[in-house]
Amino acid sequence: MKAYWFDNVEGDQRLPHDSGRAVDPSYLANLGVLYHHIISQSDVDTLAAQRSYKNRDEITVSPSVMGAIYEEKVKSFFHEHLHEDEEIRYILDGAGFFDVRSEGDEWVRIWLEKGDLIVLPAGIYHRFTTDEGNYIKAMRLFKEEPKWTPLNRSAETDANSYRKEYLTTRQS
Ligand code: KMT
Ligand code: NI
Repeated sequence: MKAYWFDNVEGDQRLPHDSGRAVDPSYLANLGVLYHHIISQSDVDTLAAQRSYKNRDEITVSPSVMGAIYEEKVKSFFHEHLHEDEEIRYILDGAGFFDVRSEGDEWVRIWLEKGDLIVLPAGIYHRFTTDEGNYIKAMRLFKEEPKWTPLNRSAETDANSYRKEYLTTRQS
């Protein structure tokens, strides 16, 4: 795991876009973003049970598995969105970037590789991309199926009750 401020320079989303300014885990925790490095699947199961997760799946994002739709998929994961429930991503292989919005609406880029696990709170704006390796295998854990749907950022999601709740929680 490596977290830093996104450089906002135009160019391929899969490039590092590292501004050179690091972000530490305590700052992420203030945003409600939790990070763990987990070696054994049973520790993931324990965490998921503690947080009342009911559903999970595995996804491989790569041209060899997705074929022609890979580029399209990678673009769609990069649309800024939120969910009305918490989401966990556990990286099984490969690597990729999760970008999350700071309280000042700047992007913090989080590079995750095998064994890294991230918890994104409900209501946080975020997006995902593979890196230059073009390969990630991840377990996606979610609490309730309907609330897992990505809601792309708009005036409507800005007014969403889960979004408002997220912002209120961060202030306290
Ligand atoms: C997300 O939340 O954008 C995703 O699940 C992307 C695929 S998980 C590596
Ligand atoms: Ni998401």
